[in-house]
Amino acid sequence: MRFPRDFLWGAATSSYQIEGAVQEDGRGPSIWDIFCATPGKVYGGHSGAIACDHYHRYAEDIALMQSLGLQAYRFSVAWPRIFPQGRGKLNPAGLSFYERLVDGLLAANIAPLLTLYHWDLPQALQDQGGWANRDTLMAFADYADAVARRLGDRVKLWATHNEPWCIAILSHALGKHAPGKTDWKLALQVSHNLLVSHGLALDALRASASAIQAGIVLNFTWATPGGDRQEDEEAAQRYDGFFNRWFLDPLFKGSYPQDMWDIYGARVPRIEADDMALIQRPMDFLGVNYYTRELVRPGQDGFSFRFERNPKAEYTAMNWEVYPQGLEDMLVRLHEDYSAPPLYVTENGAAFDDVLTPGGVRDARRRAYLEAHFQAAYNAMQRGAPLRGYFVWSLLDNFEWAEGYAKRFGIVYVDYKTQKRIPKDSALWYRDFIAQQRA
Ligand code: IFM
Repeated sequence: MRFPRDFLWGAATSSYQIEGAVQEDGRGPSIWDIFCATPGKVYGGHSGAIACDHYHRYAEDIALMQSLGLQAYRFSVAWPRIFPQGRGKLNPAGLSFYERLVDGLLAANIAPLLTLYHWDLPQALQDQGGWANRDTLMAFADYADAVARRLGDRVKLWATHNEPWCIAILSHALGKHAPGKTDWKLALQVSHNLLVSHGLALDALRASASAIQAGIVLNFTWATPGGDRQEDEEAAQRYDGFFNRWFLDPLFKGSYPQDMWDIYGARVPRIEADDMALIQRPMDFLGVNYYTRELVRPGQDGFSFRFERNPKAEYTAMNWEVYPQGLEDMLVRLHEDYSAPPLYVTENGAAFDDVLTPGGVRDARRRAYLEAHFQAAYNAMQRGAPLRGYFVWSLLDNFEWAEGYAKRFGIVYVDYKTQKRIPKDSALWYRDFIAQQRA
């Protein structure tokens, strides 16, 4: 496995999952502060109030990245730090934090990839309807503009949204994430509004910072029929439409997939003039988050799904099948079926039940997971996929949303009592792997 010399090896995090300091320097509340405070929503009543205390320890964390030889770092900006009320009065202290972070990264020779929205919507905007309200789309473009004006001369890689599927479906139809809604019509309108806001933000970014590369980050799940009946085949197709094509087709083909449009029926979103042109704005790259596949069977109602377990496969602590072939096939498919722009794997990694021992964290399974997925990415490149970089999820153990701190995705262990960072064996292996690739 010899990747190209200019291939970027990095790690990823997001603001609410690591920063803590939720009431500091003028940050306004986000929907996740409120969701975490709602009984029964998050495992153990956990919250991101302290998390990895990265807001105060960012310099130490940059030094940690440098010690691992990372060439790139993907992080997100907390919108409520920049505009505590979502729009209107800008909070300079919020921007200054990200400026210090970016300058520190650049001084350490680590390329930043900045994500504008990784789920921490200002609560003030949610109070006015959140992503279902078209005014939020304009507020997002203004926020993009403000961040780009300050950091556009230094940050080259910009992503608008992280995982619209999670923002729309997981959070507005399945109710698992903030704001915890369970309304399919609302969720599909949100999915559409997010894509429109992505187009508006791309325009704003490009107007304020001409030399940047901008794109979006989508999450993909490979769908395989869970049996050999015709209806299993159809269910897998439908799952692929529900998870992958619903976002890919509008972005790259300019229309929603017809099969899903028919299935969603009265729940389909309202589309306004110019929306599809905005959604289809050319992108400089596409970010690919990949973790697993599903073995899909139809549910009782022709709309929902059932999932089979693969008795031969390994599963992570999230109960996700380890299936590297899905990454290879997805990257190739993006290239062949969607003529995708340059690709980055913007997230890939695994949670396991790590144990801290006096000798460190022996996470051989995470190392094997990563190695197998690097190989899959390499194979995809041999098959033509224009892959330019890879960000392991995650740099640090962190707040895993509804799972709280119960799931550890980091290549670096975080002892939450002391905030000590302890590189796991997988981090040391990754360090050596990067060094070999650069040799
Ligand atoms: O922790 C999340 C991240 O915020 C988005 N992608 C998936 C990760 C693991 O669940």
